[in-house]
Amino acid sequence: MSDKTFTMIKPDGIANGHAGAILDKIIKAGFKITAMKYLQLTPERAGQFYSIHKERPFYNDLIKYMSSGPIIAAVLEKSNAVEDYRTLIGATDPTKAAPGTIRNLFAKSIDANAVHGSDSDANADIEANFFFSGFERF
Ligand code: IDP
Ligand code: MG
Repeated sequence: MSDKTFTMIKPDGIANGHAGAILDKIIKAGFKITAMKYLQLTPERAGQFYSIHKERPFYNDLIKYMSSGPIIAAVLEKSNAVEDYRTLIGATDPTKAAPGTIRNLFAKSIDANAVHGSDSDANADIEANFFFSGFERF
């Protein structure tokens, strides 16, 4: 069990004005932000990030969407971080996300679903290293 996870506030979360509220929920849930940046992914970088989904039918739309506007990327620290953060964000499809979860409160659809959260300790490491150098982590 690791103490780290990786998140993005996706383009819809930023565009709809929810960045502050989402960060507030993250901090109030006990996560410490150990790295954070505001950036826009190129389609190439978004494609690399989501390469595990290459064979899925929604891959091209996902790449287009994730590179359509700025995002906030962050590394979060807490005991049981990966699992606790998946609980805080709720199901991929916001219509199935539990009441009070970030996706339930702030997401509009299964593709524009407000936030990303790592699905395993191994992927949390890979994803954090994809965005941040050692000099950008605290
Ligand atoms: P997750 O973000 O809850 O881990 P994944 O299955 O890893 O969900 O999918 C990655 C992202 O791809 C989702 O967050 C969502 O933006 C998008 N996605 C997943 N399933 C679908 C779908 O059926 N249609 C369109 N987009 C999807
Ligand atoms: Mg996933």
